Amino acid sequence: MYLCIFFGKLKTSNIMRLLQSRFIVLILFTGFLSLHLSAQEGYVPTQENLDNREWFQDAKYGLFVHWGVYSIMGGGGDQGIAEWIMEQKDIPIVQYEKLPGFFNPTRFDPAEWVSMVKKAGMKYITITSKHHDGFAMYDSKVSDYNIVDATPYGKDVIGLLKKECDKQGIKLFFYHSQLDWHQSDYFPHGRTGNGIADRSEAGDFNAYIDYMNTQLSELLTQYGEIGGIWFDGMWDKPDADWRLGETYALIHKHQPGALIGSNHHKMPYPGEDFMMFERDLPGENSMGFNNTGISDQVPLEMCETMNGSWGFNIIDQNYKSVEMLIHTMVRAAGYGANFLLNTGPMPNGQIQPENVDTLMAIGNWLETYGEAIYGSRQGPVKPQEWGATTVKDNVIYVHVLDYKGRAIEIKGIDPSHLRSAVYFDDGSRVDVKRTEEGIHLTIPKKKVKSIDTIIVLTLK
Ligand code: FHN
Repeated sequence: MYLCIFFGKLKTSNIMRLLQSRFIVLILFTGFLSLHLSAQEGYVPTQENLDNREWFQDAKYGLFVHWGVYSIMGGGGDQGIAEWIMEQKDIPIVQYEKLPGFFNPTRFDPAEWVSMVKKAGMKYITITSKHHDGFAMYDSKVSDYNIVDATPYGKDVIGLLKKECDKQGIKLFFYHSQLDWHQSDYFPHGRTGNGIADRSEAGDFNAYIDYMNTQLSELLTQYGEIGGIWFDGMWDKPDADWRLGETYALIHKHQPGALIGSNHHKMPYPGEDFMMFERDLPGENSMGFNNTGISDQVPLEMCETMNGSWGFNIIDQNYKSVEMLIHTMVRAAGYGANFLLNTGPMPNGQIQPENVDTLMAIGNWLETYGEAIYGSRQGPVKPQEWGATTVKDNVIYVHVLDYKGRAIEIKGIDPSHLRSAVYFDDGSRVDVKRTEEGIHLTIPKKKVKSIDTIIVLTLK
């Protein structure tokens, strides 16, 4: 009857059609609403947060650290397994819980780590405070499953590292896994960890979120000012109510300047301050899971491994060359994105020597060419096969990474606005030709550098 009053003289079939379409709209609307209400709706970043976003974009280069008790297993002799070993080998919780008992990184020297980071030309570190195995690498009061209470080492490596970072002027971010194969309230289980035989068969997911938020509060209150939180793992339970709004508000309440990012492979939700791309240049989606485009609202970052593993893998020798990594960093900068390069420290607390060598070589390159990277933003031409462009004030840096002998086309530059075009290395003039749409640059063979031939275009 109510329907008849509401819809007046409409025929029943029309009413049904209308209802169906309204129902669909309603479903779409509530879906949209719940997605948004689940993040920090109405979030307005503070001035401090905005300043930190600028700092972040200027910094351009950081070290990603995947370190946990899994490093003891070194991947168990399999390529591609490291921090996922609990899942990939279906190790029962009760057995995996023995690992902390063997974790004693007596060679961990935070001063050495941070000076290495500085020599490498990196400006920040993002370290795993907790990975998917649920083990806290810091002093947590809400669970004994942490480095202080459960290992013979007994020291808070995160706290020690933070002290050293403060001393040497390096910002520290925390990678924090939302996915947890260990905690019993992480239930219902998600897409992963289903072969771990003794995971709980009941639990209260809300209690898990409370637990996670308490651990995050510890991270935000025990160590002074941090760079931000790098979330990962929501993809394990994409339909769950993660109460993101509450978590993000909590983080911004404790530290309004802290930058939040999440590796959910979606466009940033309200409350997130940067967007990341895993092993991928922004928008290129070569991995197949970063398919949502590029945000123009928040800073960008891409992360990459030095071999094929995030955590320590004893047999993985597939090291990327220094040239390849510099090229990725330059192309990332060409998209305006930071480059977060990963290392998986060994169980004794040292960084793999092969990784140190690579980092030092990149640091050397940056000592000379860092001017064209640090503080820059995305240049006028999007990265191309030949290279990328970065920009700083009235200077455009053209990074020629792979010169095939053909002229490099820079569209949108009026040659009459050009004060000079010179090679970064020796300041000599570059051959510039006017075209209909901009300029052409040609490089004689003898000027081509093996890694990056940088041309500096100064505008009037
Ligand atoms: O599963 C993790 C993986 O172990 C690692 O932490 C990377 C880093 O981006 N993220 C996840 C996969 O998306």
